[in-house]
Amino acid sequence: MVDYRPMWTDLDLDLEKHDMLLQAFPSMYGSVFLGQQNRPQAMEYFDFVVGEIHGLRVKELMDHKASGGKVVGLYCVFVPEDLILAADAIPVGLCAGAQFSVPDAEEVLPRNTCALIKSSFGFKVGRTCPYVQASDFLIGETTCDGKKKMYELLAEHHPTYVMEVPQKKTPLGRQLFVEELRALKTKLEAETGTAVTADKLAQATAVIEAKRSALQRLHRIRKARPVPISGLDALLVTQISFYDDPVRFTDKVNALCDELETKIARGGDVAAADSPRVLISGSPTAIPNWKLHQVLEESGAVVVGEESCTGTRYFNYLTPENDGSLPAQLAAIADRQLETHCACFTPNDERIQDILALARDWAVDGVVHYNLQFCHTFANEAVKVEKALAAADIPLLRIESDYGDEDIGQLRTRVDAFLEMIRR
Ligand code: BJ8
Repeated sequence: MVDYRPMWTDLDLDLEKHDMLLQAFPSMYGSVFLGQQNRPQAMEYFDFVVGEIHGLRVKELMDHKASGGKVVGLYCVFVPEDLILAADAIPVGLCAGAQFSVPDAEEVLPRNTCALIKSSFGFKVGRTCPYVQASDFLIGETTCDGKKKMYELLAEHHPTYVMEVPQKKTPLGRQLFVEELRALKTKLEAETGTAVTADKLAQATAVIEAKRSALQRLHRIRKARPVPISGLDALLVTQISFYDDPVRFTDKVNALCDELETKIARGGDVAAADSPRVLISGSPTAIPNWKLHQVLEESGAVVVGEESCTGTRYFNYLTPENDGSLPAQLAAIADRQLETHCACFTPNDERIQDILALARDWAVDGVVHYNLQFCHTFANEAVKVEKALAAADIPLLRIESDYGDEDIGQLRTRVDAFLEMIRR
């Protein structure tokens, strides 16, 4: 067993607090994931990655830094990973889904802030996340107001660069975003000392697209009835995509898909053919936020998709064809990123269309709209989602929650009633 404590000490983690976090994690993970029936064998790799969540992968980042490379932390899928890779830096997603760090954040931030913002901020101020500590700098973005203001405070603790994301997908908004990508490229080149050339960017985009394509393949597999993988496991794979090595991760996801396709051919499943099929739509569920999936699947449903930034909004889009020059690639990356229909945009009707298409193509019996408490963008947009689903005669359950366990009983009751209604 490798002793990572010297590395954590070098990273200036609060070791006492960090020990508490790591002690709680294995039993929490075990109770959510390891008791599932008929798990694919290829999930062993993802179990291993989670088991080493603050160990081996962090060591890889530190080795990269020791050889002169940089590590860059991100909080939104709007920040293009390929641009960072092209500067020979490693991107890591830092959006956090743990209640553990929320109390540290609440010493600074208002309590009525969304849990994702508090958890992410708390990991920095509490010095309990080795990925934040390993990041040479952080990239924030102007999406929702809570995040924007949090980044100003985060910058007091860690070097932080904020890129602007437009609020409207108009030609002017696109132009602004292309300019922002250029500015980000300049920033990355200055930080890493590496020029982002057309060739390097094309190679990096190919790496990221292979990863997205593998996740799309896994997503398509979940159309099968009965479904060969639980929603919990599929979500876990997407969550891991934000911090694992992209090439190794892609191989492992494709191996998982091979196994699942064989399983489908043999008629294997994890859920009964008549289990209610549910699509979750709304706020992202960052690792280790598994609460809603767990409640739904323990109640007998199977989650077959996530219209979320820990789901289709992250991996569904590939870069449009372009002439390969640097300006053309940056414009194409802007177009790809702007396909992400986050509720921070106005209008954002494409998201409604995405939800309807997913509900139809994945043959779902109902949609659960998941809203992190105090996330006003998704909460307000849920009104339109509700109308559209009612018009299409698709049952909807609206859930608002945070990372705590206090509401789990109430959640179960509401989910049970919803599933009962669907079954009838
Ligand atoms: S592109 S969804 S990853 S911003 S849940 S912090 S919106 S108050 S996470 Fe997001 Fe990028 Fe959009 Fe996706 Fe604010 Fe809402 Fe919290 Fe949110």
